[in-house]
Amino acid sequence: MDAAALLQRFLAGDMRALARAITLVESGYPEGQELLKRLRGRGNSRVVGLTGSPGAGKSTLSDRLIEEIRKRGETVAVLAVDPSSPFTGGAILGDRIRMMRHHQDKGVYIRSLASRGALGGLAGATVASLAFLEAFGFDRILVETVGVGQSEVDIARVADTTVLILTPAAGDSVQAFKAGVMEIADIFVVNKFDLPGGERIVQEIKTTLELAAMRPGGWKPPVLTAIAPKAEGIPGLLEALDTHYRHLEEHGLLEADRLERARFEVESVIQEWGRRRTKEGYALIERVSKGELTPEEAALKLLNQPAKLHSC
Ligand SMILES: Nc1nc2c(ncn2[C@@H]2O[C@H](COP(=O)(O)OP(=O)(O)O)[C@@H](O)[C@H]2O)c(=O)[nH]1
Ligand SMILES: [Mg+2]
Repeated sequence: MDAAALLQRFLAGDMRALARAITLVESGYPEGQELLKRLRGRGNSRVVGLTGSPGAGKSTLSDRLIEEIRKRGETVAVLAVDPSSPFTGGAILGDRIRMMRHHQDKGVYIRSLASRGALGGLAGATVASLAFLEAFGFDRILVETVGVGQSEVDIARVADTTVLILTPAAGDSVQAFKAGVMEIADIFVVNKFDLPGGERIVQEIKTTLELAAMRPGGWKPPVLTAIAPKAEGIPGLLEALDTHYRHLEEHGLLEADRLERARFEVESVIQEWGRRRTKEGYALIERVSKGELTPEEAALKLLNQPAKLHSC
């Protein structure tokens, strides 16, 4: 399919054109970036990041959220980003089942991203895919990522609302507090509330939040509970998402979100570019190790070489 045809079909609402567009940016083809340029700025999706340790229940929660969102007649896309396990394990199997469940529904699109081939790495591919989903016109986009903070895909920087999912599992709370995610999550969900220890972790989060710095516009993150497979806590979560979105609107914070997303995209490209250049520049690196060049001199030399953005 040539670029003009792809654009036309995308604009006509063809889901296969959407899938193709995402594959282009995922694989790092320049055509993907070109298409992105033509489509950017269209659409107005609410972007929600769902993050938490593997097995916390992100996929189960998002599956139930899809149902709840569809009940309202809104459309929704889910982007599942997993840098750790490309195509192995139960995670992807679970995602497959979820995709099949909603397969017939034209108001739902589910996509996994795992490739590192894209320019800007996985983070870059994620944000580009997000832009495509938005341009396609989904009312809501859910982005699932593993971990927070140190993660390759720093979801808080691209989502309007970030939801951190914790469980009563041992070590989960400790880890969350360590990674500094208390500051970035807008909504907390203690999932697996059917397991023992749920109330204790709710209290732990609330105590920590009392000591945390003021959020933009004075937002106070709610601490919700859920039992995802039974859809318990899902309507409350959707309500909390809407309350937070209204908060962003009322305090003029959405525009800052969009700028931050663009900044994150550019940064991702620079980082990935730097990584690739450094791999290619063995001779220069060797001279740094011998003390013939400073790291800064070598970096400038690498960056000044003609651009080969998409070749690796
Ligand atoms: N007991 C219990 N199990 C849950 C709950 N939510 C999810 N699970 C299970 O936990 C496992 C991991 O869930 P999944 O949604 O794949 O987690 P993800 O890795 O964060 O996407 C699955 O076997 C789910 O059925 C819950 O609220 N209670
Ligand atoms: Mg999952």
